[in-house]
Amino acid sequence: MSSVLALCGGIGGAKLALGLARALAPGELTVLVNTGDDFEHLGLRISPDIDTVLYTLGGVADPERGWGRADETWNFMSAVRQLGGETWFQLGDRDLAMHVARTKYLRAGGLLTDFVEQAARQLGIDARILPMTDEDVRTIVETDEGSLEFQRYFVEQRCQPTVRSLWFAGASRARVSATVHRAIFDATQAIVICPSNPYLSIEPILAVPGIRAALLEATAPIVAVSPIIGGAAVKGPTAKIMAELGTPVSNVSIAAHYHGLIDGLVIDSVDAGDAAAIDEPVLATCTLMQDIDDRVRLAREVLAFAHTLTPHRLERILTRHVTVGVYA
Ligand code: FO1
Repeated sequence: MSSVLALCGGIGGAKLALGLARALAPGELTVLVNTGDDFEHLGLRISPDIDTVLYTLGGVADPERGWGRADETWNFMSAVRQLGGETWFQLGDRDLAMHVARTKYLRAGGLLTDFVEQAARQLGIDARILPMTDEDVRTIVETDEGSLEFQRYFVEQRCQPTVRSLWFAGASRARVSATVHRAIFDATQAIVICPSNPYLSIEPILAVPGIRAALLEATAPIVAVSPIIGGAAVKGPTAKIMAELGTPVSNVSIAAHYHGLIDGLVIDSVDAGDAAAIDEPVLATCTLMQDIDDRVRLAREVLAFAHTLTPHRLERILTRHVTVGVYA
């Protein structure tokens, strides 16, 4: 039985997930990962956040890009280009093996959850990695240039279009798997919302019917780590999207976004002054994770902070939670 559950998206969240995996004993960590970024590309099923977590925890991630595998070669992409195929989304040769294996597994009727469990074992990972659902839930970004599937917005358009709203296609028909449901109640020590993008990476997880309700009733304290440092995001479009959605780029906004769900918020020391304007208990510490020591230190501090918190289950249930997404 695991004692810590971490919710995360790709690159930023996976860093803290790795810190938690190193800070905890083998088998103590379960990571619940966003699959709203998944899509079909070149006939293959791509699960970018799942793969980022697998590669990061498996020690084979590319340290510079944060996504894909280290020591990658790109012969497949060159051949696709030569044949006039689509090259806007890069699939490395080693990475390709994961997409081919997953596509074959799913086409044979297997579940993503089971595929990920096997892949984690094969990569020597002793944490449990769970996709948020086995069903198709896709993040759609409504922009000033029209409706875009997530990877078209994120990679092809490099997050340039202005975001008007987000929604999660398929969410209303999806359901929480029994495995994810159990993992939420099995978490005894802490539930950690990693410093992933709250709108693009965490909201799709919460949009899966049954997940938010289970979290509200979870017995472990829920702690979020803010992705905002000094009014900016360390990486990625979090700050840009907040501004476009009319939300001030601050930890106060992150606290308001998670209000009613979390029992505590971790912010960076440079923003310690924000604590006075936040309803929840706050831990101010260095949240920038530049190397593995930073990740493990932050993981330990987050767990120690969670230990001091009382899970306000009743308050969570009674507080109306404000969402940015529409679940269609
Ligand atoms: N991100 C990019 O910016 N460009 C790419 O070509 C790209 C390819 C890619 C392939 C496999 C994979 O697992 C991730 C990949 N990513 C790429 C990252 C991905 O778009 C993002 O990390 C997430 O979807 C956002 O969390």
